Amino acid sequence: MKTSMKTILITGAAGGIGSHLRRELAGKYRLRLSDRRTIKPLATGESFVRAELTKLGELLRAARGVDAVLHLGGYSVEGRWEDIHPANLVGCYNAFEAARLCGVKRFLFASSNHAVGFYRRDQVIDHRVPLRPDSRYGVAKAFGEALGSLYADKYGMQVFCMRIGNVNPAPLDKRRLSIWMSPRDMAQLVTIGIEHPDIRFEVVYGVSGNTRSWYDNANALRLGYRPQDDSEAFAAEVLARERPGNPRAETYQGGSFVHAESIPNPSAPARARRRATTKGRTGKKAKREAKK
Ligand code: 15L
Repeated sequence: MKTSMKTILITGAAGGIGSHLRRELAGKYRLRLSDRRTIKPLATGESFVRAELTKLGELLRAARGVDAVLHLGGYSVEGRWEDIHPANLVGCYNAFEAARLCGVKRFLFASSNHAVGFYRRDQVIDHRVPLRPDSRYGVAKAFGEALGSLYADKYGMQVFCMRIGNVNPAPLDKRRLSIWMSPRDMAQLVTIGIEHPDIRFEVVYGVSGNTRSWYDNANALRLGYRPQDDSEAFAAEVLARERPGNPRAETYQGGSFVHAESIPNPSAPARARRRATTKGRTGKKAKREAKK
């Protein structure tokens, strides 16, 4: 018997947001999970297709027959161009291409607060502000949004870009009080991205209804988003353990991404480039920190 439950391809499903969404969306959609890492065990309603984002053929296999693509995959913090470029530019392009070639109209793109991280913390920004990426990672997210606009205009795809803050059961620090998103609010926004009948190209902020928000999330509200959570409930506890940080990071919404530096001089000898990268605290260590 054919059921009307939609099948959603989630790329990068082994990551943090993917894991939250698997729990939150269970029973609502059939989830086709894809990642370069094996995901197991699988729950009822889940299947797994291994795919490298740099290999279009593998993504085509993953995207065949689905109702929507939720593209979470990629390098998830600031990093070296050699890492960002294949995962977040080539990979993002391949994800859009796979959807287009498989005739999947609905595409949800996990953009990031870092696409606009160079706005100051004393500003409130909406979905129409010019992009101000704070890192190569942020530039890659801006690229993904631009691709989304192209695929909407040129191929009639329905593209929903979520500038996600930080998805976690609780906010981690002072900055995250302004950009926090609870897993259930994330699931609500994703559901709108999948179900709303009127999506052409939309940009929304992936944040809860935080009292300290830096965003005017009017576009998400217009589309029906009603966040259930507010980081303020955690504020006293978070602020009590907060220590002063880098002044530049504290000026801008993107926090440490605005000074995370791993741009080694490309013409310098390889050893110097490696040193600069370590100094810039990118790679595994920084990744662990940013995800804390
Ligand atoms: C992001 O976009 C990253 O993917 C995540 O790892 C966090 O660093 C988050 O932003 C953040 O700004 O907290």
